[in-house]
Amino acid sequence: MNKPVIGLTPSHDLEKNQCFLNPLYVQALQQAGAVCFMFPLGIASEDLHQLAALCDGILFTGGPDIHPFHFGEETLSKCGEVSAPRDQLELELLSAALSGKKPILGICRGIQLINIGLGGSIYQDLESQLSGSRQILCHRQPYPAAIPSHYVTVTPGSLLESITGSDRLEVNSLHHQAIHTLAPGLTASAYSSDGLIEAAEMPGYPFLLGVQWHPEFLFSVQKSAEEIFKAFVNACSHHK
Ligand SMILES: [Mn+2]
Repeated sequence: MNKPVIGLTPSHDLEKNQCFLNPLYVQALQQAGAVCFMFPLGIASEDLHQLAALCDGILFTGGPDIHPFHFGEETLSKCGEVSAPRDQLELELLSAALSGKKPILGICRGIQLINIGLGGSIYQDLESQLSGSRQILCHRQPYPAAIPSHYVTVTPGSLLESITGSDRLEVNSLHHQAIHTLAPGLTASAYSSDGLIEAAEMPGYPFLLGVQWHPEFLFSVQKSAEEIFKAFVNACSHHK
């Protein structure tokens, strides 16, 4: 039996101008029963749509910052590195995936990309934009990604709750940006104790989940991380 095919978005090494992908994504999807490939950066728009049509689901991977113009802002002093070609590829791929009603999973940058593509905004830098007004958690944990660093409270009745069966999850945290205004059509699936949206979903859509943490570093040791990949791949096999 053919496995569901999942397309992953590429990381971009700006210095060498090369694409790369953390193999942990591949292993996590493989263990959940899918086969996957990485979209090539620089691909023509028409070809991107052809490849997207071959996919049963799309995974928007982690990565650097998204250019603030995409959410109607100018660059603040603590905004980080951006990749214009990656922004462009992912925003176009998101539209294609949504119009094909394909299952979508967003991880870290991925949840931010989805939110921006749908008309929401993000904090360009949590520390400088929020720490004056309230105490915030350390969202760039000072130890390896395979160790969770904070909790998230899962929204009752959410897709994330149905996937994990939990009202609280332990998550890792490797971000300095996060959702600011949630896009129309999305709802928050989980919050951190400092009030940030750490997961989002789209009610009524076949399967769309974004998480601000990195389950690919946890799937081999944590049930909830494994369940997220399983639920996504399961939705992709039904889409076939
Ligand atoms: Mn976090």
